[in-house]
Amino acid sequence: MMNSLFSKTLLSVACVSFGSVCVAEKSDRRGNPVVTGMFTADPSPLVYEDTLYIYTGHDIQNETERFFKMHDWYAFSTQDMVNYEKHGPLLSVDDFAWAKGDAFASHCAERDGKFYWYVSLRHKDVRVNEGFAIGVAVSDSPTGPFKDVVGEALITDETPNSVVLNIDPAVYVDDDGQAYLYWGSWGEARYVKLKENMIELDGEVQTVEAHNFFEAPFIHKLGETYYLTYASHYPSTTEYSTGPSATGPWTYRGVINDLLPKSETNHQGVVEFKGNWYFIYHNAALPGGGVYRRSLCVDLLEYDEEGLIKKVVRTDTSVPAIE
Ligand code: FUB
Repeated sequence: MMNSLFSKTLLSVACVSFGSVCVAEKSDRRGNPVVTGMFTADPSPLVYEDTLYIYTGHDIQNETERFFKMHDWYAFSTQDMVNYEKHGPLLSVDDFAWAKGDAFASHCAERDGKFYWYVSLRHKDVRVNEGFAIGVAVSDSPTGPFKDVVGEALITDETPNSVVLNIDPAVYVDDDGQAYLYWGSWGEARYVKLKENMIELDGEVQTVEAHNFFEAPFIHKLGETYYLTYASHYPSTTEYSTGPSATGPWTYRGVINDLLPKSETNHQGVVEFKGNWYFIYHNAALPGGGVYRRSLCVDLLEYDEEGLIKKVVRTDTSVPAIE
């Protein structure tokens, strides 16, 4: 594991080469994207103790090819929302013996001091539709080491009622202890209960009915209301629905993040950390950025008096430091 401090007040000009682009390892600017030394995509947040961890994929595609090139996943941690520490790569395709490539979106959840990192990637043997599958790696620490203790995928193209593109896992552990695994793309969302051990399915795969859903489901809760945010259409906006339970029924509430310049995807996570709510997403704003070369961003997420999410105001400055 490699650790390096991403202090955005530093003036370092060290460069790392990814394909044909050379981007600064550390930036002289504060703000979005919050990681500038590499391309980072599909962020998902996790708060543990006094730290916010943001787990990301890693875009390494060059500027001319037309598909995602992704082999591994990282985490970035912060206590103050300004200084981020890089961890990783913490997990890669090679850590899953049953997989052959395409390290797509992921989500790490904590339960009873263990960390369960759900990932989507291409299965090497099972292909009925697009061949994507969802697996889980487990660790005693939010920064690993993570291990595929199951040794096989939880969801594949052969899972009854799975979708054509089994990507974008997100896990929510409800107040009663029941954990749910959500996923989906190309307009089809699914969920299935997880057993208490977090590594086995508990029952049948259920269909999620959410208006304008395209991909990237993510659940959070405020008060008694459950919020299901997701990418809509393609190229994607971020839209959301609310419901009285983790399984809906879902009432459509509208757009919270508009289309992104240069990024066709819009993949979000929502988290409360030290009294503030944050919208975690990617854009393509780094020099050399693009559809397959995305970057982690953080902005504030706010609610109105009725608990509805206000449209996200994307900034170049990111969010204020937490003292
Ligand atoms: O990064 C690859 C795929 O692009 C993700 O799985 C989707 O959510 C979209 O962001």
